[in-house]
This record gives sequence, C-alpha cells and structure tokens, in this order.
Amino acid sequence: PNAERSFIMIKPDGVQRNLIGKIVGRFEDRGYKIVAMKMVHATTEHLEKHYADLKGKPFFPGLIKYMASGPVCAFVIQGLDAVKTGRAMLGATNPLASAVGTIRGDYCLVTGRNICHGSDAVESAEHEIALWFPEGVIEYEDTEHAWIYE
Ligand code: YYY
Ligand code: MG
Repeated sequence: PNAERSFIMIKPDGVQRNLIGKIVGRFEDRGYKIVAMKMVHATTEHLEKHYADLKGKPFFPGLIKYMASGPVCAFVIQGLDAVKTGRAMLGATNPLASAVGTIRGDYCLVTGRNICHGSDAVESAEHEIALWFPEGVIEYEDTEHAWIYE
C-alpha cells in the first residue's frame, strides 16, 4: 500500500513561472518519494496520447497547444494513497473552485492555465507512467521511510 504511484506533471505555465521547486517540494514534504523525474518538451502526438480520453472536447485543441507550448516537468510520486492524495493536493480542475492550501488553489486562477497535472485513478497512473517513463522508474531505499510510516 505504501508503494502506490501517481504521475504528476508541472505544465508549461508552472515551469515558466519557476514553480517547479515549490510544487515538487510539497510532495516531498508530505512524505512522498520521487521515483522518476524529467524535463520534456512534449510533441503534439505524445500529448494527444496523454489526453486521449478528452479528444472531441471543445477545449481539446487549446489544451494540446498549451501543453506543447514549452517544457513540462514530469515526475512520479510513490507512497500511501499517492493517487487520491495527489489529486487532493492538486485541488479542483478549475483553480477558482480549489481550496486555498492546494497547489491550484494557491498558485493559479483559470482552468486553461492550471499549472499541474495529476493522475485520477490507479489504472490511469500506471498508463501515464508507462507513457512518460517507458525507461521505467528508479527503485531505491528511502532513509526516512521508518519516520513517515509506522
Ligand atoms: O484531471 P484534471 O486536470 O483536473 O482535469 P481533466 O478533466 O482531466 O482535464 C484535463 C485538462 O484539460 C485540465 O487540467 C484543464 C483542461 N480543461 C479545460 O481547459 N477546460 C475544461 N472545461 C476542462 C479541462
Ligand atoms: Mg485528468
């Protein structure tokens, strides 16, 4: 149960606004272990695969254009309830509906510039991790483990 993984991605606006450290830091501070991370300037084709379930939505072309407009910081968090808690830490899709204290609730204002992605289910996390990290993630011992889990 402590090995659940979620795919998190700081979108081009988050990268340009120099929020990588703050966002990654929130997951580290909470107790999650980073098991993969890289900067990627994704292609349209790759992003269309990532957002395949949204194809046909009116906002889809704009979403792909925004996501391809600059590099993203893609990473994988590992730990207890990583998917659901990762989403809770992100806040709602619409930042104005996100609670203060969440990433979107603290750093952005509009849905089309909501700075960060997080997987919405364990199955989609596995799919997204395989899509963005075909080379796999890094397995390592976390020395703080016994201080985070009982
Ligand atoms: O998972 P999450 O990112 O919170 O929302 P999704 O429904 O998966 O949509 C992905 C992405 O699409 C969202 O983060 C912003 C954008 N989007 C949009 O621009 N306009 C909408 N009405 C809904 C979503
Ligand atoms: Mg989503």
